[in-house]
Amino acid sequence: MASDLFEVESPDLALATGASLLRGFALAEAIGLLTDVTEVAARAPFRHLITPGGFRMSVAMTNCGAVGWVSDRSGYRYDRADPDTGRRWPPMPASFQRIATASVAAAGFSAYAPDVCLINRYAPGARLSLHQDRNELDDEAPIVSVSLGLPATFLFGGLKRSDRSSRVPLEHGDVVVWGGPARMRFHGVLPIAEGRHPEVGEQRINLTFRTAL
Ligand code: MD3
Ligand code: FE
Repeated sequence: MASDLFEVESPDLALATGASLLRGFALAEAIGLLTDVTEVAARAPFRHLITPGGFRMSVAMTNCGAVGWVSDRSGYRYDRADPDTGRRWPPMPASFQRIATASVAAAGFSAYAPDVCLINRYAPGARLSLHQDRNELDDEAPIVSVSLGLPATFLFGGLKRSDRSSRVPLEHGDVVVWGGPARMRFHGVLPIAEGRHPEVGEQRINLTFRTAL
C-alpha cells in the first residue's frame, strides 16, 4: 500500500527518532499526580540510594507498581519488595496509569502496560549524571517521563557515553516518551537551580514509567 511508504510524523516535537516531547501534556493532571506522589511516599518514603560505587545519590527516590528500582553496594536491580520497609511497593495510582497510557498513545505507540513508576525528587543542586537505563528486561517498551515542579535541563546523549549530548529544557507538566532507537541513549539531568514552584515548592519531581519485567 502506498501509505506504508510514509513515516508517521511525531505529533509534537521529535527530539530524535523514537523520542517525543509533549509540552504541557500533564499540566491538567498535575495536582492529582502530586497528591498521589505524597500518598505513595507516605508508604514508601523517599530515600537517597547508594550507588554500587558507594556514592549517595543527590536525587531522592521511591517507587510504585509491581517492582521498584533500587541500588546498593551489590548493584542496581528491580525488586518486588522495598528494602527499607520489607513490604511490597504501593500499587500504581490510577492517575499515574492514565497519564502513562495517554502519553504513549499521543506519541504514537500502541498499548502500554508499565509495571513500575520510579519517582525522583530533586532539591536544588541535585543532579543525575549521564547513564543508560538498561535494567529493564523489555527494552522495546517505551519509557514515559513526566516532569513536575522546578525546571530542569535534561542531557540527551548518544549510544556511547562519549557521544556529544544536547540540552533540553523540561518544565512543569512536560512529558517525554522515549522509545525505539532513543531508548538506550545516555541521558542525565544538570544540577537543579534554586527556585520555588507555586504548586510544588522548592523541588522537582519526575515520574518515569517503565516495563521492567
Ligand atoms: C532517555 N530520570 O530515572 S527522565 C531515570 O528527569 C532518569 O529524573 C531523569 O533518567 C529525570 O533513570 C530523566 C527521562 C528519561 C528516562 C529514561 C530514558 C530519558 C531517557 C531512557 C532512554 C533515553
Ligand atoms: Fe534514566
